[in-house]
Amino acid sequence: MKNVNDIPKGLVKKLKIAREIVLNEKDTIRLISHYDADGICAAGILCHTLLRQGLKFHVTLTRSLKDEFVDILKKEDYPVTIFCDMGSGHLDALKEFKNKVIILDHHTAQSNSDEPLLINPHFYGMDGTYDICGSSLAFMFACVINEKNWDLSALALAGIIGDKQHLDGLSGYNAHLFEMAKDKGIVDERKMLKFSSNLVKNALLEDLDPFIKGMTGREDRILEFIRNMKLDSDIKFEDLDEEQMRLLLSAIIIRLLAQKVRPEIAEGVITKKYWIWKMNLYASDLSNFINSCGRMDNMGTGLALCLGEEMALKKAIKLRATYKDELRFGLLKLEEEGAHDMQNIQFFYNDNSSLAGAYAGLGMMYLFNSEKPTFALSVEEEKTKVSCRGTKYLVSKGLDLARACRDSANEVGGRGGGHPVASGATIPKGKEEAFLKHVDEIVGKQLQGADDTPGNSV
Ligand SMILES: [Mn+2]
Repeated sequence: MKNVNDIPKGLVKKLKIAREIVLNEKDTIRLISHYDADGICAAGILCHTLLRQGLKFHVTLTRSLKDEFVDILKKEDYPVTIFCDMGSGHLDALKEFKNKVIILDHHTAQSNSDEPLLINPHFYGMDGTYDICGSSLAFMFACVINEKNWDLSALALAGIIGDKQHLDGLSGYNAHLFEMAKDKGIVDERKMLKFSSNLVKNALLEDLDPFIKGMTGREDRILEFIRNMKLDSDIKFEDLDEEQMRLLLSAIIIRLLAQKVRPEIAEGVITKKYWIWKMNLYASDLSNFINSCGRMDNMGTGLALCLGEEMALKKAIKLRATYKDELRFGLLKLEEEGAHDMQNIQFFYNDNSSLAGAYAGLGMMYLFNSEKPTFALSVEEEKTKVSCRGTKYLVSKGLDLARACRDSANEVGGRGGGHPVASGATIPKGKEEAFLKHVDEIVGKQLQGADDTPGNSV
């Protein structure tokens, strides 16, 4: 996509219909969005947009569209409800709403719809897994409402990073969004180390991506490693000369390759970061702060951060530290225990379903077999939640976790869906084994290229 005129006509037409609905509304507009970084950034973009138009809104961030929650929303008395970063998998339920419903979503959908007004780039030849996310779609809508909303592209970038759409470089609409934002002086691109701490010791101790087996989270091993590199224990990355930096990075990459991390991920220690001039921070840090707020049950703080509240940043910094501590504790445990192996997938159980996606993603990249999609199961009081992650490499080989989750969950009386590379499901308690068996079979067929079920291309 070279410029905004390349946005598919059908998509623009739908966005314009939504624009008319929103701009003609005098009453409070209902806004529902997802609680992850992408969903919160998308909500932030829409809140700014509505505020600038002088429109009233009531926003709720939620983990999922459970039946009970949809029932409550259905009974509410708002003229317009906008679902953001979610809703594609709930068309039947949302059809029953009496008010006007707009869905801005990039997750895979089985069918398109005008009522409710489903705005999903998948149906217009755009890849919702890598080229456009919930926040970049919300941003596209913000610009259709008013071209002056370009500054909100910074929030969209944080959302893109939250959904990990930037890992192999920005593509599609996301790339266009960044180029325009750079031209307008909103953001800048810098080649950087992936670590968020400048102190080498702290980076290795606290940063979990990359996770270096036998070292991350262990102070004694880190100090030994730094000593062996003939460096001062309190050295900062910025103090290293070129040769020292080269040696340190090679040592880290070699360790990652030795633990069988995929080469492109190991080399990702050096990465591109996007500096947001107005906020004075990197989009990746903003994304991490917002993600931590959501995962630590403080999504309101994440949204306040998007809306520019100063106190929110202070609170988010604390939440991020707590989140990282919790995640590190869980990853060290997973490093020790490993995952259960099946023929085509691997899985593990964990207690905190809010962190399960992060465990599955980091576990697959750094701890387990990087050739097998990884499933995290959290058994709760009535239901079991499933989060799973693959890699872009496996998706290029035919993996589609959205379909595998949806079909396997359906088989056991649950519900699932998402993206080919990252997906989830909720299944009845006690059906874990049956679910995993279905998934293992489906993933096996997908990776052998034998999966020719109709609808595979959606
Ligand atoms: Mn998303």
